[in-house]
Amino acid sequence: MFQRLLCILGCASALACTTVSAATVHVVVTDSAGKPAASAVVTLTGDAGAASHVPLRAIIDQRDEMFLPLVVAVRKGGDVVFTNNDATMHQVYSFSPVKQFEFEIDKGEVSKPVVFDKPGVAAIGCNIHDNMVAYVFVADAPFAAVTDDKGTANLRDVPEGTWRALLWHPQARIGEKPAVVALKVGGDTTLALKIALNAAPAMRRMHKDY
Ligand SMILES: [Cu+2]
Repeated sequence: MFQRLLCILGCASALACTTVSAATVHVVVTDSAGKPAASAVVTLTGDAGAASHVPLRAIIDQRDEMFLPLVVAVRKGGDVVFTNNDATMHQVYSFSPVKQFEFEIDKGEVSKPVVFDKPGVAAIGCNIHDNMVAYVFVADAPFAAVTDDKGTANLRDVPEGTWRALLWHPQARIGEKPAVVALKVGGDTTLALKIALNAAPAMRRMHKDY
């Protein structure tokens, strides 16, 4: 069992553009070595109720005995569709409290949408291929995005005001509460976040207690 370390150091800098009432928050996440941190989820939560901008649906493909992408974000009540572009069958499952399910998907098939109606993170595995892992981040927050290979993500149409940014990553310590960074949005804004990641690969067996 690997111990996981989580250390989030955040800093936000706002570039003023005072004539707009909604803005884009450009998120840049790096690890403790300064390298881009892909597959991180950044959410923004505010005091006032804002409509969700998180996607209603995400697609997780299966290719070369991997789930792709590693992390998707959907809004609470949204769903995930699984596709199988492998030459073999997979048995997709989740034991996570957020959503529990299990089904077979043959090569070339597309699953029915799997609805996620509780916020949190579901770890997805395959009963046939133990190394296959993916994570569905189910967001209650109105804004959520997953960082790309450059560690970047854009949160668009964010109303001006004060927000709380949270960062999650599959290689962060299990059960640890994420750091919260206050973010003032007064125009297009860059949010730079740092996260210390465990060097170990994100194996699904470590995540059964999600
Ligand atoms: Cu499989």
